[in-house]
Amino acid sequence: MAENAPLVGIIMGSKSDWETMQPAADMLKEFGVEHECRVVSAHRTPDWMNEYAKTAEQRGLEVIIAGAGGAAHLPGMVASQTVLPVLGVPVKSRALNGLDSLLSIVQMPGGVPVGTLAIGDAGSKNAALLAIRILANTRPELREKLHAFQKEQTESVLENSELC
Ligand code: RP5
Repeated sequence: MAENAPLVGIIMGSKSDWETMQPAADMLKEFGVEHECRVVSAHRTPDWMNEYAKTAEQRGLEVIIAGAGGAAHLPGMVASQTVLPVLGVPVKSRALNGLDSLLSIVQMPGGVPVGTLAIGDAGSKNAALLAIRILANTRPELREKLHAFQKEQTESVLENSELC
């Protein structure tokens, strides 16, 4: 596998999901984790979705982050065709504020796991952090960076804790 081959695949059902999924890409970049970002639609490009899911492992990906909104079938359908961990991010939909996306992603039948995150930006950011935690199990340098990230986050909250 090439040294800079992506370890994490960020996929989303539509280009309109990019605003929500960008925080995941930004977080992976901050940690120096190689990744790729692709539009892969369960409904509009089903053959491409199948190909992406079935070849992900042999291409060296270790985690897939899949964001989708509305009838959000992408994370589950991808999880059904790979044994890589799939993290699902419910995109905030226009009609139902993402509750439809959340329920579509979280209610998987037993045997086909999708780790479901919060709706929107927080879910996207946390999907990346969870992917990094998974990768850090075998990469001590990422573990170190996670410790530093957590320490900085705590310090920044404490430094700004006096509100009045
Ligand atoms: C889903 O449909 C996508 O994940 C997106 O959130 C939603 C709407 O897609 P567009 O109509 O904006 O392309 O498949």
